[in-house]
This record gives sequence, structure tokens and C-alpha cells, in this order.
Amino acid sequence: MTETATATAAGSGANATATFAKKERSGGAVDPARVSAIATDTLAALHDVVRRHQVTYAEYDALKAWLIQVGADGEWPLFLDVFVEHVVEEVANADRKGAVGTIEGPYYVPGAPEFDSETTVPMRDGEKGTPLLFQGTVTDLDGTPVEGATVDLWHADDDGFYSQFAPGIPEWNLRAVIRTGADGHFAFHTMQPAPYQIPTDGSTGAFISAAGWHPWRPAHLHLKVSAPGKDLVTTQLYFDGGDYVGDDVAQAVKPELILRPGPAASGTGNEVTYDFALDPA
Ligand code: MBD
Ligand code: FE
Repeated sequence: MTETATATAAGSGANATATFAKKERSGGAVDPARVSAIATDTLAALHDVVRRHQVTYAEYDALKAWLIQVGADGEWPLFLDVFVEHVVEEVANADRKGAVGTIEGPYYVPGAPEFDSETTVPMRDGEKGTPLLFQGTVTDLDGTPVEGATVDLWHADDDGFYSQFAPGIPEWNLRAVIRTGADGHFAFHTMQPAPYQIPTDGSTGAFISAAGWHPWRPAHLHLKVSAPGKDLVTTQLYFDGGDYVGDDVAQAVKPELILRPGPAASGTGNEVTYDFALDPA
């Protein structure tokens, strides 16, 4: 049996829920004084939809059944990151001056193997796909290289699957952290990812197909770039001309995040340079 034959929504959803449960909450504590205002407005928005669309008991029951199923499938991290996170990110990063951020999504795992400045990302013998040399420099807002910055990269394979969220893939496959040297430079030798399809056999997929939308995200690299005294940026990079770049189901593409790789100087695959300027913490 191949790994692709056994990658189910319930499997990847359960893993994403377990990963979230272990996650260090990035934003810190929630202010109890804001709960009433946010809850009141959230419920008012929902009440308004019920009135405007004259929602029926059949529709209300269908909603309840679906909400229960999203939890049973372990798909709340997936659903929320696809349909809500992009606005939270927009608010969180509104004042950032340097590298442009976008959503993290459900598939980040801290603790990937660490390397100095240039590495081949952990991958299987004969890993499928087009080789990609992805390199750049981490600087401060003035363009001074940052030594000791970490560039944490994770992405899907050539079938659109993430290690630790689909069966049969080595634990840290296509996940690596580089620590920059004095010149701030990093270079990853990896394999270009494929577009990501929201699992069609789970409740998020059922929601998308009921609405008549498509379930795809464009191919992307995920990154977290940080350094002591700097503000960590979480982002993704996309490939110019790739499928769904103009039509991401998660609405997380921004023009600054589109890579234009060219043929690699080595003669195999592609290469591209992308620099990150970090805001002060
Ligand atoms: C992904 O790979 C992803 O990056 C996001 C944001 C949501 C679902 C799958
Ligand atoms: Fe992703």
C-alpha cells in the first residue's frame, strides 16, 4: 500500500489536533476583559445571518451535525486556519515593516533538525520532484546581515503531503532549521512542493464541496524566521504561474510572497533567492 492511499482526513486531522494541543501559544494570554465584547459581536453576526437568510430548522440541525463532525474528524485546526487565520494574521502583522507574513496553517512542528547556513533538507532516497535551491539573507530593517538568525522551513512533498500528517513519511522529511552565520546567509537544497488539496473525505472537504468551491492551496514553502532581539515572522512563499496562486482556498497569497525561480546554476532543478528583513522585537 502506498502512503498516498492511506492518507486520510481523519488521520491528518487527528495529528493536527494533537499538534495544536501541545503547541506553545504564540500570542500569549487572552485578556478576559475582551471576551464579552468579542463574544457579543460574534453571536450578533451569526444572528444577523440567520435573519437575513431566514435560516430554517433543517439548516440549523445540519449546522449542528457538521460542527460535531469537524471535531470528530479532528479538523478544527485545518478548518480555522483555512477560513479564518488569514484575517487574524492581517490584524497581527498590520504594523510590520520588514518581511511580509502570512498564515502558519496547521502543519508546523517545532524541533526540526538544525543545520549551519547551507544544507540539504532531510528527504527520502529518491525523493520525488524538481530540486530547488532556496537561498537568501536575513537582515535587520537597515539591511545589515543578522548572524544567528534561525530560518525554519517546512513544506509538502511532490504529492502534496506533509511529514507527521500523512502516514509512511519519515518524521522530519522536508523540515529543517538553518542558523545563519556572520553574513546572514542561508541555503536550503530541497524538492519543490506540489499544490495542497484539503482532504475531500473529511468535514472541511464536505463543507467546501457543498459550497461548490475548489479545495486547493497553491504549492508553497512555509517559513518562520527569527533572531534574538527581532520579531519572529511566519510566512509562506509561492511559485509564480503555479496552479491556484490566484485562487488560494485559504486566501493567504500576497504579491510580495511570489517566487520567480530560474534554472539552477548547477544544471539540476531550479534556484531562487529571497531575503528576509526582520523588524525589531
Ligand atoms: C496547508 O498546507 C496550509 O498551509 C494551510 C494554511 C491550511 C491547510 C493546509
Ligand atoms: Fe501548508
